[in-house]
Amino acid sequence: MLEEKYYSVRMRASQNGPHEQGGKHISGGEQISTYTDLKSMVNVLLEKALSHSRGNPDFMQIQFEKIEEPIKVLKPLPVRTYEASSVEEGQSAARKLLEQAGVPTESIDKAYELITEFSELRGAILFDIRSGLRIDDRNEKGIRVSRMDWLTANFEKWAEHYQLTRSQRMREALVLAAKVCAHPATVAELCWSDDPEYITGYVASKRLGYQRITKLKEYGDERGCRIFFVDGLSDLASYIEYLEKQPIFVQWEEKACH
Ligand code: WAQ
Ligand code: MG
Ligand code: MG
Repeated sequence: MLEEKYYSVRMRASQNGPHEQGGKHISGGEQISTYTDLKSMVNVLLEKALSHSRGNPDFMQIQFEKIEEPIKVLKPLPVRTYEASSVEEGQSAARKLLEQAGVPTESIDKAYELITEFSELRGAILFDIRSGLRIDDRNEKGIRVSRMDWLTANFEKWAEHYQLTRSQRMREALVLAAKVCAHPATVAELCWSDDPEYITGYVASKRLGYQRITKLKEYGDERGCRIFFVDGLSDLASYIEYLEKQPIFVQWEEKACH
């Protein structure tokens, strides 16, 4: 399977001009495709942005490029869902999970200040738990993790086995979390959507897995969050290079799990 040639396909869409000219982020997406599937992959990304709850885009860019590097295979993180009855309860569960993952309380507090300041990013914030500072220099852009995917047939087998909904959104989030958490410098990830109708988010880490929390914001709220808590980052550039460039496939092996 991995002998085949693969292509990284990326999309970004915004409203009131391109992102770099201050446009509002509407939608983004990144997938890995075979040559044969390129047409349908591009179409999936096109559809995603054209019918988005954040609004209609007036700028969109879709590009593909051949992947030259070998594609690394990662197992999906184990999934657990915490049913929160309010945003307060959900957010307090998220903080507890971050602490369990090894993020100091002061870092969590500081990170939440950043979330308020940067809730309109199209990428993620890198937060160093040693210095208690945001360490990427991407400002309102953030770091966009790319070159990752989970083949549909394998994802669907996995979802059926664990009796989880086969949602494209969850697949994308699981793929991103698996890639981010696989890096030794990542301590934890905190995420919720910037889509107004989607209020479930998660905390992920190598040890805790993918911990979904059903209520992390109110319906209608367009402020999202994606923070990677990192520790022991001697080489920021190579960490960012990993997030943006290392090709990853998530793949579930039924036998290995039981
Ligand atoms: N790389 C870095 N940051 C990203 C990426 C990426 N590839 N994709 C999204 N983000 C950031 C960006 O700032 C978005 O505003 C924010 O995350 C939210 O993105 O039920 O749907 O795609 O288990 O809106 C999680 C729960 C859903 C799924 C998360 O996020 C479930 C979601 P969205
Ligand atoms: Mg997304
Ligand atoms: Mg979104």
